[in-house]
Amino acid sequence: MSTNYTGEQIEVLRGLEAVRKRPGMYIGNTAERGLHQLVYEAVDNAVDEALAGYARTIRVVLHADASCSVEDDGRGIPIDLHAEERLPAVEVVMTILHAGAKFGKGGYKVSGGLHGVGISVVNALSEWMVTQVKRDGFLWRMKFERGVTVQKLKKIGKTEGTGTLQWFKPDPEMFEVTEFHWDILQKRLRELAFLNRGLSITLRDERGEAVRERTYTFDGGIVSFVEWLNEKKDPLHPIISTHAERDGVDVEVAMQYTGTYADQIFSYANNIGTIEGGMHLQGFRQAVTTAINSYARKRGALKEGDNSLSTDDIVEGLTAVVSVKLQDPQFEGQTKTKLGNAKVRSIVAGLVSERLEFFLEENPKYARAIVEKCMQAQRARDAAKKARDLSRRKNALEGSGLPGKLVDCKNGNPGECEIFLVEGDSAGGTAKGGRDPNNQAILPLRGKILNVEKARLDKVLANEEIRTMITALGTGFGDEFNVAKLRYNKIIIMTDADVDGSHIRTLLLTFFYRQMKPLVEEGHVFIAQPPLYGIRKGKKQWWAFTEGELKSIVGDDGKDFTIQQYKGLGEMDAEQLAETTMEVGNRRLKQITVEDAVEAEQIFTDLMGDKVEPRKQYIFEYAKGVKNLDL
Ligand code: 0RA
Repeated sequence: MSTNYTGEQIEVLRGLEAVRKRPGMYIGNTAERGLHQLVYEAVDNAVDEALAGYARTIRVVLHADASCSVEDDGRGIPIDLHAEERLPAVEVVMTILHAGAKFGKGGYKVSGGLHGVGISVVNALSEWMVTQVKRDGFLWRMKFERGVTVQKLKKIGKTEGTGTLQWFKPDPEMFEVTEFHWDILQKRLRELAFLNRGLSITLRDERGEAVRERTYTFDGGIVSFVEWLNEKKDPLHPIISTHAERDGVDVEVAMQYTGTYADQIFSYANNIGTIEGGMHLQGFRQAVTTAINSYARKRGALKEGDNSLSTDDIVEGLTAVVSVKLQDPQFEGQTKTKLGNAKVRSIVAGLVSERLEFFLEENPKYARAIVEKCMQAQRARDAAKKARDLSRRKNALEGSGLPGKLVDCKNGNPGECEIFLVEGDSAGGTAKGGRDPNNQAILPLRGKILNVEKARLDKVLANEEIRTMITALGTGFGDEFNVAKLRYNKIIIMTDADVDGSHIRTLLLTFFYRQMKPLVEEGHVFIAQPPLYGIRKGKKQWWAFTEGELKSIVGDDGKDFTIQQYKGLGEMDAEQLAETTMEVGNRRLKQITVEDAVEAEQIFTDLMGDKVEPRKQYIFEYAKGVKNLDL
């Protein structure tokens, strides 16, 4: 390069030097996140060209030499001379910080706090970068190294079509890691394809032995997004959607209730995930709450004097995508992912009310299902609150507050203590006899009261036994749950190996998962594994926990063995129960994972639901012993 820099060139070098000096200022960090940000920056430019109505396909390729290319079929970055800078426009875009903003006025540019730093930042942080433009029948090319032009713009041949190719290799001097991850990129590219209906985005990985390639294109846009999110759930109605532009704000909403309890609401502004929410999300929540309440009142589901459904009740089981696009998004909050434009709230609220009110009026059957779902959520929340108030009052009356049924242990250090939740008073008595009184506590739960089939979770909370258990654990539950107050490090569910025992276990796991989630997440919940068989031969005694173990002990003929099958805990004496199921060293515990709890919740839903078939199926499966847990 010539050393006779012009004033403009010095400016350029200063600008890119700043990027290389403090990359974090421009792309967040120089770890995995920042590395992928480079791809997003290039892709966002191409998406802008698609939003402007020109590009239809975007192709992202991960090359074997650790470089990445992003190609679109838009108009191609202009190549004509930029009057002010006396450089081709494409060179200005590639080498001058924030120059991109001078172009492409109008439209909804992706320009959040996260992206939109300008492709020149990608250039500055790349060991090399090649830009190719197809325009007016010719292919143009230029090359840069660490942001500095090393090959001026040059016509390299004739071509058909139009478009832009951005090909760059992240500079290992700038990044702690330089390997792109398929999973990270495909997640974002799929999301962009959902958010921009009809846009085709391909991700191709040429780095490994086998080339991997996926193309995402969704004619349904965010309706397809909701469909995909709810793929494995039970939807209560067809997806409700709306799309309109008002006062310069393009609004798209798609929503669908399912039989689940959590809500899944994703909001976006200019294709950026607004994790912290903002005005569009507020408008959506407000409109859905108002529309469903007013429908429920009008139809008499909510009577005079009944409390209105809260937003928390309304969003239970709701999957929704709210996507807005606007000229001048204001991103606020800790991570700049909260949309601040106040006018967006009323625009979104207006459109959603209109659409939802119409849907409810037109579809009384679905409307009833939705209202009923929200009212169930309300009942559960009310019951939970009552139960909480009640147990608080009781605690105040009873001093220490520990329930009388609890057989507590002596050790005051929760880290060393365990509590056995035992099905039935008689098994409770046996367990009391077999425990180590130093660190093992026993709480008998009466099985019959906890008939899962009839008990919704709200009823479960009204149940004395469950409240006793909550008091014994010491943590509180629901919104007030505090794992730091847990009185026992291990909570061990010990039930019979029959249908009732399985019901109680399912109910307890579901309860823990819904109301005391960290207990499950932090691995405090266990299931005791009593043996299925006791085997004797002369003075020798064995225990078998599976059919397989039984076989390996008694062999094929089993002569001279006395085999006793244990159906309930009560069939063992205290010593046997201790030896097989309670004593550290001999016992086998199954630690409950979140996956186990999710499965229990699914079973719980089947069991208490209106459908008879899943319930029958479950009991049938159980009877076959299919539900035998891993050891
Ligand atoms: C400004 C003006 C024009 C095209 C673009 C920007 C453009 C930028 C990028 C970045 C990646 N792909 C892109 N495609 C297009 C075109 C102006 C005109 O042709 O009149």
